Formats: sequence, structure tokens, C-alpha cells
Amino acid sequence: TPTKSQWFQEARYGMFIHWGLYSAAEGLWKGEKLRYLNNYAEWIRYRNRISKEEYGELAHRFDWTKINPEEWVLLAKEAGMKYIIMTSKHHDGVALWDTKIGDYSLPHLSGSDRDIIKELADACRKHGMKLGFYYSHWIDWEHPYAWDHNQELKGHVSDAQFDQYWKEKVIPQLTELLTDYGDVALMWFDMWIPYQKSIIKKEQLLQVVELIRRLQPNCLINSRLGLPTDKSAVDFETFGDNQFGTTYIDHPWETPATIAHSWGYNGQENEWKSTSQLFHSLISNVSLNGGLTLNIGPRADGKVPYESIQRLHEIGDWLKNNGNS
Ligand code: JFZ
Repeated sequence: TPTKSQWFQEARYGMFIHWGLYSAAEGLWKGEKLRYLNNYAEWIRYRNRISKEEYGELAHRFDWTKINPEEWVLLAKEAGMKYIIMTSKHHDGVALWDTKIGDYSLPHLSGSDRDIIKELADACRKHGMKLGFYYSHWIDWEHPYAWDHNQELKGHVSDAQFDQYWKEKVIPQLTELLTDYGDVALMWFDMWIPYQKSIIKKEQLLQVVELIRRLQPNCLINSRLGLPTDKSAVDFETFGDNQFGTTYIDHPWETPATIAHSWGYNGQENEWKSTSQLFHSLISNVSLNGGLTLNIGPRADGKVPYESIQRLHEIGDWLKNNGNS
């Protein structure tokens, strides 16, 4: 019998999508670039110290007449990718779906009745594409009791307060994602330090594991949940961003990678990797028993920058001509 991670180990190549309110800022806030060098466009709320309310207004810049998640699925297919990981909630705390937990969601802020997560899930089902969700469990710049990395936005958060955030936002939102959108192939969490060095308690992470195992027994969990030594809670390992394999590893693993520098759309982007660089990353990971999750950052109108499309097509054509089904 196949193990539940077998599809993932055979997939090897998937699409990451970073899309959210930050996409509408395009890396610029009131004419200013990101405050510091080397920063990600999806961190703009934090980097430019934007208030929750002002940031929320970015939702009005979305062009719903053009947005079509099926295009992302078709692009992934053409590129030879076998799964998609969507930012359901990034560090900004904005839920992209029509969450019933609070009102800081893209549908609510934009006034649109579109649920992009539902549309994406439907399109994935239609085209035989696996779908997983990125969910920022640790950092959330919206909730007053969540973590904000350096505690610069909200000041000190107590353990009891953090647990309140966990119980009233994280667990109920994950429950929605795992209940309302059909099969969830994987959950991609994003805490890059061990939980002992964070505010999160082991029991809180185990609640998440229990929830996922109960609601979606086949759903894979990545190592950035924060329990890296607990094998029963980790189905595949996530390497550092853009850190590619150097030795063969037995268990399932992947590298999340960008085509440019930022993950979210950045109009100022000038660090595009070449197709051959990306090829090299894919092939070296695959040769070492790993996979590559390559990111696109669509704009607020849903369109993918042509630099990304071109590279994905070039890789996809090669895969097609060389035996990848
Ligand atoms: C995180 C996010 O902060 C970022 O916005 C993006 O979503 C990316 C996929 O993940 O950034 C990280 C996480 C881990 C490392 C570096 C940046 N790391 O382990 O080197």
C-alpha cells in the first residue's frame, strides 16, 4: 500500500502562490520603497509600519473582473507542476477566504462576494491538481495577541493572550480551511525557528496536528509547523527558502523558492533568476530525493508577471519533451 506521502515524493515540482493585500501595494507605500534593503514585498505592512485600517484599504485595488484562479491552475499544469500551495493567510493576518472568524478577510474588506480559495479549490479539482494551504500560524500582524516577530507592532504578548489568539483565530480558521474546501493535500506552516524559541507551546502545535489528522487524514504537514523532531507530526521537511539540496535525504522534503527576490508581487523587482538557474535548482533537488515549490506572485488583478510565465513555460516545455507526464 502506498504511504500517504507517496504522491508528494512523486510530484517533485509544485507551485507556490503568494497573493494577498500586499500584492496591491506592489512593494511601494505612498511612493516609498520598502524601508530596508533585501526585504520582501509581502512584508510591507510590517516594514512600513502601516496601520491595520489603512492596510485594509488595499482591498479596494483588486480588479475582480480580471481575477481568475483557474488561470493559475492552468499555468501550473503547463509548467509541469503537480500541486499548488496557496497563501490562505500570510503574516498580515488577512484571510483570503470568506472566513466567519472576524472580519479581516479579502471578501469582507473588498466588498466582493468572491471566495478565491473556493474558486481555486474548484479549479484544482477540475484539472486534477493537488491543493495545499500556506497558513501563518505564528506571526499575525492583525490579531492583537498574536506574534509579530520582534514585538514592534504590538508590544509584549503574554502566554495567556497568545493562547486566546490560538483558540479564537488559528484553530477555528484552520477548521474552516479543512472542512469547507474539499481535499486539502497539504498544510504548509511557516515558523522557521523551533517552537521552544517562540511563544508557541508544544500543546498548541499538537492541537493543530490533532485537528488536521481528524479532519483530513491524508493531509501532509510540513516541518515549519515547528515540531521538527517529532516524526509523527511532520510528513515532509521544508528547507530554508531558496536553499537547495546538497546531499541525498531519505524522507520527503522540498525547497520553497522564488523566481525573483520577493514572494509577493513587487513592481520594483529586479532580481529575476534565469531559467537555467531554476532548472539547476529543480534538477539538483530531484536528484537528491527532494522537490521544488516554485513561487509566483500575481498582481492584484490576478495576472502573473510575464517574467514568471516565460520561465515556467520554458521549464514546462522541457519537461514535456523529456518524458514528464
Ligand atoms: C517566510 C515568510 O516570511 C516569507 O514572506 C515567505 O512566505 C516565505 C516562503 O517564508 O520567510 C522565510 C522563512 C524561512 C526562511 C527565510 C525566510 N529561512 O528558513 O531561511
